[in-house]
Amino acid sequence: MPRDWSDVFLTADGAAAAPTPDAEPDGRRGFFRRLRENLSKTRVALQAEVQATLFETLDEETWERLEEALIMADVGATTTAKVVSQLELEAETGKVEGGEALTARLTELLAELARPGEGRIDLRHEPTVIMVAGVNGTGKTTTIGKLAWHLRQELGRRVVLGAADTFRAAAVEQLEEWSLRADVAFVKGPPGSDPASVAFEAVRQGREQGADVVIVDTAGRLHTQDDLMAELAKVRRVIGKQLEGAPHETLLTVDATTGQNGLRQAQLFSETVPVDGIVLTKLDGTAKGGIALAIAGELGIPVKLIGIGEQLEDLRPFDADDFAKALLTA
Ligand SMILES: Nc1nc2c(ncn2[C@@H]2O[C@H](COP(=O)(O)OP(=O)(O)OP(=O)(O)O)[C@@H](O)[C@H]2O)c(=O)[nH]1
Ligand SMILES: [Mg+2]
Repeated sequence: MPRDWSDVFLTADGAAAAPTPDAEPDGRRGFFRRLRENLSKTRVALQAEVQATLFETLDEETWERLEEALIMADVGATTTAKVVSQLELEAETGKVEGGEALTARLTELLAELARPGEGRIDLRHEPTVIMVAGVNGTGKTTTIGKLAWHLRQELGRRVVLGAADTFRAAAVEQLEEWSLRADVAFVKGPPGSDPASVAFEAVRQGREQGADVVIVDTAGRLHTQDDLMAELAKVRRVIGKQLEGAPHETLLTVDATTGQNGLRQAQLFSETVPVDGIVLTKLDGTAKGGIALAIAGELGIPVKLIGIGEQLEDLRPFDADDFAKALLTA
């Protein structure tokens, strides 16, 4: 499971994945501190309950309260039930005692569930095409800007952004601004262009320029809007006509503040377009951070990246162990 940027991207020349020395000024320890801070709302909500269970004898009520606390943090009913029954079993058979051992084991169990796959993004294609989809306002464009910046900054990759959200002129401008901030190339179509044709053109130009990664932005849509979902499938198909096998990675942005609704979105989107990974955004502003564990545990789609703020550097690889620890440790 990825821990650093150097682990999240799979590259042909492994060495190239090593971050540049000044890319992570605060290092891993600093990041963990920030993750904990950013998850503080979720943690505070969870901890009051978890702590209460720690200093009491473990009985029926303990498990019920723990279950409630996890469900409140949006860990999801199925995931919660799995974790708590496992913990209960281990407690009964004397494998785990209360107190800190219990928190430690709970952290481990949550992390295991949150790790459905490798969680990497394969950058070995020439170029690698990443398509970003999701419900309106979930953070697609912002994530693309941050991702482009990290790819350039950490890996020295040449990146092209394709403005296939042609629905609003402002959306094209917003992506263009991110391309300037991240210092990467940008492709747009004439006003009112067909999204698929812009995506096609972005990939074409990416190939022509010898880019390493092309990232395609798409308009926000609800999973219930059949025509727009069909359009998304078309964008995907047309990208594949320009470059066989592309897009190589379809990332779905899910706004963590929407809790269980996000889980449903992810499920329904993945029925129309194959979703390779989730970017869980806005984790900095929610007490529902447990949704990361629910999505991974219940849908089997790996959460690959998390958004923890609005700035360029506020995108991180998702690390199940760190995440579970940051959620539970005081
Ligand atoms: N706090 C916080 N805000 C975020 C994060 N990611 C995105 N945002 C904010 O969420 C808002 C919507 O982000 P966009 O990137 O425009 O979302 P989008 O999915 O492209 O939206 P549409 O193109 O309209 O569908 C902006 O105000 C972003 O700054 C995050 O990780 N944390
Ligand atoms: Mg957008």
